[in-house]
Amino acid sequence: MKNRILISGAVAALMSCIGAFAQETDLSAQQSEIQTVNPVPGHKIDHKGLIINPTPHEMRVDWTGSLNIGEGFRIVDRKNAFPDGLSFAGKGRIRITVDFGSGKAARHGVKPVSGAYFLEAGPKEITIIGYDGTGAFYGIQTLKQILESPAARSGSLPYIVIRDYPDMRSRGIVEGFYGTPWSHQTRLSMIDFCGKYKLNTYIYGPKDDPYHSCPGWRQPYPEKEAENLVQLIEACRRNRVDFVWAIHPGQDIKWNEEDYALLVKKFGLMYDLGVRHFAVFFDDISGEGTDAAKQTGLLNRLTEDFVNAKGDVAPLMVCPTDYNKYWSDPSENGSLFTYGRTLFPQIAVFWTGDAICSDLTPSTLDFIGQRIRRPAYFWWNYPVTDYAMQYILQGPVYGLDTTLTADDVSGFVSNPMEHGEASKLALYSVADYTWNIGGYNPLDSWERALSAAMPEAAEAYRRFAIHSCDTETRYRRDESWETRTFTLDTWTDDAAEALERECMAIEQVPSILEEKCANRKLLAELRPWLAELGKLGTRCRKAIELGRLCREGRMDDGFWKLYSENVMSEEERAAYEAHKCGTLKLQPFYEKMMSDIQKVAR
Ligand code: LTM
Repeated sequence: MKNRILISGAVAALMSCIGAFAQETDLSAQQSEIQTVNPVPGHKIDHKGLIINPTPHEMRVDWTGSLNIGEGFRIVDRKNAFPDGLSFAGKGRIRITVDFGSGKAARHGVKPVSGAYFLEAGPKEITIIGYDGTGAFYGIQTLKQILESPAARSGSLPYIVIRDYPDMRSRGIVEGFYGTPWSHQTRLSMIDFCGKYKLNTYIYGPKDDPYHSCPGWRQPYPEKEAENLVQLIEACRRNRVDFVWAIHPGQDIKWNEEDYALLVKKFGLMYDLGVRHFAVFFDDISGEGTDAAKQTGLLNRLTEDFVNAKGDVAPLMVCPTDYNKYWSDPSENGSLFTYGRTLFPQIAVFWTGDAICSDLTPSTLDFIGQRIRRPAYFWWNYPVTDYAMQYILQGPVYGLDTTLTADDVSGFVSNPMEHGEASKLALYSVADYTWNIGGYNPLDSWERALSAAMPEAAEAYRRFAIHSCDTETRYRRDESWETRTFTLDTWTDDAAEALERECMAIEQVPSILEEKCANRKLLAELRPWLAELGKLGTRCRKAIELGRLCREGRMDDGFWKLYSENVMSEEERAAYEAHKCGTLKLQPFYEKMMSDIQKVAR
């Protein structure tokens, strides 16, 4: 509870200057008691050049067959539902038939869930049958990925039969971080990304959007912002993504008729822009807004007066103030039990796990499920870095239980970084996990994500990413797991040479990415960290050189000149502190080697 008071006090003090929150609040409160670094599970798989994300549930490939795709495609869109969805098709010889509907889907063995599909690439034609329109759309996304796969580069395809479906009904992104909200262009690109990788939920809730949070939640969006929201909703429609608009009124809401009317009015304005999915966030607040009974009362009343009255609005979603175990009162008198007793059952309740940033586990779902009397909707605070802006999280997505089913959790959204392009690495795997939970392989998914994000320089990007994973405190992530470090005491020539080679490769990474990375927005986001990683590679390499000379007893004036050149200046330290990488192994290696050498000299 102490941490909660810390953050709540800061919120109260800062609500008068919205926008400054992320910079000035003590977000060190956002931690769990356990700070372990679990190793990355999984292994790399040989996909034989056939790369599909998310991983299909059932895929049979006959490598002896061969469909000559050089003959080009023509589309038979039975329901005329995809006018722009198959731009690669023209008047070629290979027919691609796209259709959907429960009867036809059943005859093709498709699971009766929204988004499920059948795809067959046979000797002469390709067939896609969706359970519904979304399923057919997903079949098309799979086909596009097949055709972009290395296996298709030879001009022919093996025969393929896929039967596929999503495990989680609701999967996606919550733009729910503090700091600079994503730009309109980033959001549009993110929504296309969702469509491509079969994520179906985009929750709009940037803490520093004044019309989402206090006190501006009562105001309508200005014309330009409203126009942009309409475009986002349209982009979501094209990509089969639910656009969820969230409001964050808790810090200054008055539980009176006036504020209730203002809230309904704002919902009405958002409805007029095209919003059909709404969420109410009561996270990170203090004061009267935290009253759980009032919160559930509001949600129930909104359901009756707004959701039911409109008729075409989805059930509401809510983030309680006690949204993680570390903060919550577990007792019968606690707010979570109040939620369970009073909140209408159709309303989804967000939960971030045992702490603010934490793993998705059966035990945390049991804890919350028993209290709120429904499966929680998991809000995963990864790869968000608003509590630790000095990092850019590029590591594998893991810590998500692979035995769960849709009955255990009602949905899953990831809260990303304000660096939208760099977040896509993790989101690729979030799409993979939420679609095919049992088949999820963290390391393999990460390897594929790296190649998908930067095929032109995947190896260099990987080298950057593997050293840019951990947060040092809070939500610990494994990092540099292929790198073996050592000390003066444990020195072996083999280990020194291997690390030296790695350092030299690291030093090349910034220039390789500058030259080759086609996604210049991604490069711009990575650039400050790339620069720091390059410098880190250099100082580690020099530390090895110094260690070698030291071991050989060659500590003359030249040695000490080299040594002092390799001591970080205050400016260098400040630059590193602002954009940290290699914190788990490389920087500690450098620090220890330099200090051990000094001890030897004494
Ligand atoms: O996690 C929730 C529900 N709320 C906030 C987020 O807005 C924030 O991005 C994350 C990470 O700092 N922590 C929160 O408490």
